[in-house]
Amino acid sequence: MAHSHQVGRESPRLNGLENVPRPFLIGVAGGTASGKTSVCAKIMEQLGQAAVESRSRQVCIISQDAFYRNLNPEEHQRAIRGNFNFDHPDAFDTNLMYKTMQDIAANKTVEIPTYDYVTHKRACSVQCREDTGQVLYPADVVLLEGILVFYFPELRDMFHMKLFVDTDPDTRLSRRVLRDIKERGRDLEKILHQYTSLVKPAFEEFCLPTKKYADVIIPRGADNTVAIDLIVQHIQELMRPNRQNRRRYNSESLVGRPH
Ligand code: UZR
Ligand code: MG
Repeated sequence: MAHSHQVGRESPRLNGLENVPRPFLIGVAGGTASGKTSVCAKIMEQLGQAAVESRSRQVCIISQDAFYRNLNPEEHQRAIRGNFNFDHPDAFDTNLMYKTMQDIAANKTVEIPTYDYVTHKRACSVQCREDTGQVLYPADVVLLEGILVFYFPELRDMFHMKLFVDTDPDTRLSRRVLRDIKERGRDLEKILHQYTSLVKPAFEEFCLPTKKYADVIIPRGADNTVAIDLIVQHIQELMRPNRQNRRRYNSESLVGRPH
C-alpha cells in the first residue's frame, strides 16, 4: 500500500490533549456480530447531546463492509456457494478505504460505496453519482467500524481512539445466524458451513490478534452501557470548548474553532 511512511507511527494516545484533531477518528473492531454497529450507534446517539456548539455537532459512522472489493466472475460464483472468504483481509479494497479515510482526515467531502450483502456486489461504484452511495461531509467525529479495521497498519495508525468490541463467540454466532437469515438472505446450513470453515478461522487469524491495539476493550458489546458512557464522556471531555487545556490545542482542533 502507498504511504508506507505512515507504517509504525503511533496514533496519539488518549491523554495527548495538546493535539485534538478534527475530525476525531475512532476505529471500532471486533468479531462478526459482536455489536460493533450498535456500539457506534449508541456513541453517536449520546454524542449528539454533547455540549458542543450546535453548528459543529456532527458525528458519523462508516462501515468497513462498504469497502468490500468487486469480485471477478469466478469469485462471485464462489461467494454465491458460500465459499468465498469475506473475512480475509484480501476481500477488501484497502487502497480505497485508506484513501477515503485520508480524505476524511483532511476534511474533504467523500463518497462511501454502498455494499449489498445479498448480491455480494457494490451497489454504487465510487464514480457513480446515483443516490445509492453515501456522501459524507466533513464531520467532528467519524467512527469506522469493521472486523479488520485494526489489521492494516496504515489505517490503524490513523485512529485517535481504538475500541475493540469483545463479545462471547456463542452470542456472536447466534446473532449472526438470525441476522444472516433475516437481513442477508442466507439459509441456515450455508451460514453454519461458512461460519465454521471461513468466518471463525479468519476471526482467530486476523481479527482477534488486533485486540492488542485497542485503547479500550468493551466486553459484552452494546449491552455494556457503563463502558459506552465512559467512552462518550471521554470524547466529550476532549472536545469541550473552554476547557482548561484548550489553550494547548492547535488552531485546527475541534474545540479551537470559532463558535
Ligand atoms: P459484520 N459478509 C457476508 O456475509 N456477505 C458478503 O457479501 C460480504 C460480507 C459477511 C462477512 C463477515 N462474511 O463475516 C461479515 N462472511 O459480513 C462482516 N461470510 O460483517 O462485522 O457486520 O459481522
Ligand atoms: Mg456490522
